Amino acid sequence: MVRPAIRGAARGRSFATHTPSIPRNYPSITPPYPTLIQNLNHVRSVLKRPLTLAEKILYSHLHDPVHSLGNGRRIRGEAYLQLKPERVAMQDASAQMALLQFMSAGLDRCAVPTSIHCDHLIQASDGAEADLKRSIISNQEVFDFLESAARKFGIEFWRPGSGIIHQIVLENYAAPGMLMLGTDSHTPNAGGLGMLAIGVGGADAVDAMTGTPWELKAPQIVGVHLTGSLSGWTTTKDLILHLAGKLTVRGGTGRIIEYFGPGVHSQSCTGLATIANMGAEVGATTSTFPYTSNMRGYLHATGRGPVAQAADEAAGKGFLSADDGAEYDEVIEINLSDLEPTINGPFTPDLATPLSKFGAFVKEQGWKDEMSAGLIGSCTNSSYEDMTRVADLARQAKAAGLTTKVPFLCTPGSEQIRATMERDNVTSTLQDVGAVVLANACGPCIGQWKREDKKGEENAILTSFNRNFKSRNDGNRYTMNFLASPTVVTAMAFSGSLSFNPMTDSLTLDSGNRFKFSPPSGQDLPSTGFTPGDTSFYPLPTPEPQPDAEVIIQKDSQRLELLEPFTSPFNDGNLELPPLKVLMRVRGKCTTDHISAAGPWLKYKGHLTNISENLLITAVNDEGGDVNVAFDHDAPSGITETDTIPGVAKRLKGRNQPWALVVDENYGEGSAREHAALQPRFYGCNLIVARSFARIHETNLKKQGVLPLWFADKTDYSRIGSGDMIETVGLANLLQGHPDAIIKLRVTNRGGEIFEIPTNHTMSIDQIKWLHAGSALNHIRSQMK
Ligand code: MIC
Ligand code: SF4
Repeated sequence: MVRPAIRGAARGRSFATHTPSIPRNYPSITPPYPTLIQNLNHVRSVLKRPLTLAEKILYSHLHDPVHSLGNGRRIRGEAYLQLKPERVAMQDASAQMALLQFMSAGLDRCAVPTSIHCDHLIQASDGAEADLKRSIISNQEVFDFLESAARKFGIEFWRPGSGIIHQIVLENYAAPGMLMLGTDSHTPNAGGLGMLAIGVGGADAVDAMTGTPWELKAPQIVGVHLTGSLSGWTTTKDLILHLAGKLTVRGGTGRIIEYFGPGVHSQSCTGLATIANMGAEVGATTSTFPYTSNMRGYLHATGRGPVAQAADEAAGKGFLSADDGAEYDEVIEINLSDLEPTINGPFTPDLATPLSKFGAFVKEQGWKDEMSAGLIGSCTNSSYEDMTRVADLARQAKAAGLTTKVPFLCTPGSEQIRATMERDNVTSTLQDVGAVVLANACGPCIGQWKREDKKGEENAILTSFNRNFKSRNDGNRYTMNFLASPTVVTAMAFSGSLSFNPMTDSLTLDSGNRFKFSPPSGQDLPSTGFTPGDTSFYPLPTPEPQPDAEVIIQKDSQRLELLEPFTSPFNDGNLELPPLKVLMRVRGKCTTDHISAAGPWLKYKGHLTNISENLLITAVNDEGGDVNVAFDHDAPSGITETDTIPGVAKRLKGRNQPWALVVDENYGEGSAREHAALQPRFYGCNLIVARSFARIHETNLKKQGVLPLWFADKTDYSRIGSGDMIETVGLANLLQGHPDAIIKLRVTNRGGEIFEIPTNHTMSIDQIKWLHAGSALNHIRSQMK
C-alpha cells in the first residue's frame, strides 16, 4: 500500500514572505552541557593536562572516560574511543542501506534523534520546479520507503526540496560542543558551529541508532592558527583550497583539524562551515572551531536563541574552546592577509593554483582557454553570504549590460536559503544575468546534471563544489572540474575564459568600453531575518515512533532489496581466511566514486544486487592500464579470459571462489559511500591489501567483514597480480583476540612461486569481532539475542 506521500513538494514556490517559523524541540537540539562538563571533569582527573577543543568534545562523549583514557597511556593516534554521539543525520542515497541494516537489528525506535534528508536523488535539468516534480515521481518508491521507515522509527523526515543535508543540519541541528554522525563524508560541515560532526558509513550510523558505543581511533589533532584577515576577493573557500594544496588528499587522515587564533573570530559561521566541509577533501576525521560571537548570531538568526544561551553558559565554563597551553600534534600557521583566491583541479581537489597563476597554468597544460559552464551552490557554498556576494557581482555586471557567457547554474542549499534569496531579490538578480536556479538539492554535484552539451568532449567547468573527481558532475570523463569560490566562478562565467582574472582583468563591452568588477561584498545574515519558505517540506521535531506503521518496500522492486546477512568465512572453525584469488591490482587513485559510481547508479542505492553491477567500473587495472578490464585466468574454454571487473567478480562468486584485491594509495578516498564496501563483499571479496586506505572506507570494509591490510613494504604492491592465490598467516592469532598479532600473506603466484609478505593492520578488539562474525551487523545481532 502506498500512502500519498511527498506530494507537497510539487507545490508552488511563491509564498516566501509571511510563513510560520520552523517548529523546534529545544531539548532535542541542545547538547546536554551539564553532563558533558561533568564528564569533562572526570576526563581532566585522568589526563591532567591542558586539552584542545576537539579533545574536550570527543572525550566528554565517551561512554566511560576513566576506562578509555586511563593508565596514563598515549591517547591520540593510539587509543580506541567508545563514543556516544548525540544525533544522526542521513541523506537519501545512504539512508537506504543504513535503514535496511537498522531494520535487521529488530529495534522499534532510534536510540538518538535521527533525521533523513532527501537531496541526492533530485535531478538538475530544467530548473527547480520541473526537476523536483519529475524526480519525486521517478524516485517515488524510494521516498515512500524512507518516509515510511521514518514514521515507524520516529525519524525526522526532510522531504525532497527541503535542501541538502549539511545545510539543513547547520540551520537546524548543529550546536557548539555537540558530537554527531552523518552518513555522508561532508557531515563535518556542521563544524562551522563549533562541534564535531563526523562522516561515517551506514553501519556506523546504525551503532548510534541502536545505542551501541561508536568506536573511533582517537585522532591526532592538527592546530591551524589563523591570523590576519581576509579581504577583497578572498574567502574562506580560498583558505581551504589553499590548505588542501598544502596537506594533499591524504594529509588529514586520522586527524581532526582544529582552527584557532584571532582569524577564526572574524569569519561568519557559514564561512567556517565551508572550511569544515572541505576538510573531507584532505581526509580529515572532522574540523572544528572555538565558539564565536558569529556562531551565536547565526543560532539566533536561525531561531535557536535558547541553544545560543546554553552555549554561552557552557563557553563561560571553558567547554567551547581549547585550554591555554593545549598541545597540538602539528601546528600550521596561516596569515589570512597573505591568501589569494585559489582554483583547485582538475580531477583532484588538492591541485591548488593561485588565481594569479591560473591562466599561465592552463596555457602550460595546453588546455583550451575556455570555460564551458559555471556552477555555484551545493552543500559547501550556498550560504546567504555566498549568494549575496555573488548577487553583488551580478548587479555590477547587469549595470554594465553583461550577461554570463556560459551556462550558469545555481543550487541553493536549503528551502530557507532559497526563499530568503527570493524575498531579498537575490534570485531575480542572478536570473537577470542568465542564471538557472535548480532545486534545493545536490543535483550537478553528484552527477544528476542532465547536461546536453560537450558529451565526450574535453571541456572545463568551474564550480564552487567540494569534489572534482573524473566523470562526477556530467558523467563525461573529459570534463575538467575546477573548484573555486562562488564569486570567482561567477565573475569568470561573464568572461567564459579560464585565463580571466577578475581581480586584475577587464571585459570589453559592446560599446567598446572596458568593465572591471569591484571586489564583491555581501551580508553574513539577512537583515530582516530568514524566511523558512515552504514549511510543508519540514518534519515535525522528534516525532514519536509508530511501531504499527508498515515499512513500504514494493514486491519485486528494482530499487530496494532486503539485505541478506553475509556469511562468516570462519563458520567452519578455521581461523585463517580460505585461499583467495586475486581479482586485480588497482592502479593509482581509486576513490569511492571509482569503486561505486554515482550518477545513473544512484537509483540502485537500496538494491545491492543491482548496484553491484557498477563495481570498480572506472578503476584502472595495473596489469595493462585499462579501465574496467579484469582477467579470469580460470575461464573455461569457450569463455573469454577478459571481462569487465564486475563481470569477473560475478564469475568468481558463481564458482564460490572468495577473492582479494590489491590496491594503491589512499584507497577509498572521497566519500562515506558504504556501497563501496558492501559491493565487493557481496561478490565474495574477503581481503583488500593496500598501500594505504582512506579512513571512512577502511572502517566501512571492516564493518562489512572485509579484512583491510596495509603493505608493510609498499613495493610489495607490484609483486602480487591477478590470478595469484593468497592465504593469510597469523590471522587466527588476531581472531583469538590479540590485536597485536602480525599477519602475513602467503602468495602463490601464477608461475607457482610461493613467497610471504608482511602486512600491518588497524583492527581493534571490537573490529576483530565483526570480522569473525562476518560483519558488524551479524555481531550486533548476536549480542541482542
Ligand atoms: C558525495 O559527495 O560523494 C556524496 C554522494 O555525498 C557521498 C555520499 C554517498 O555516496 O552516499 C559522500 O560524500 O559521502
Ligand atoms: Fe550533496 Fe555534493 Fe554535498 Fe555530497 S558534496 S552532500 S553530493 S552537495
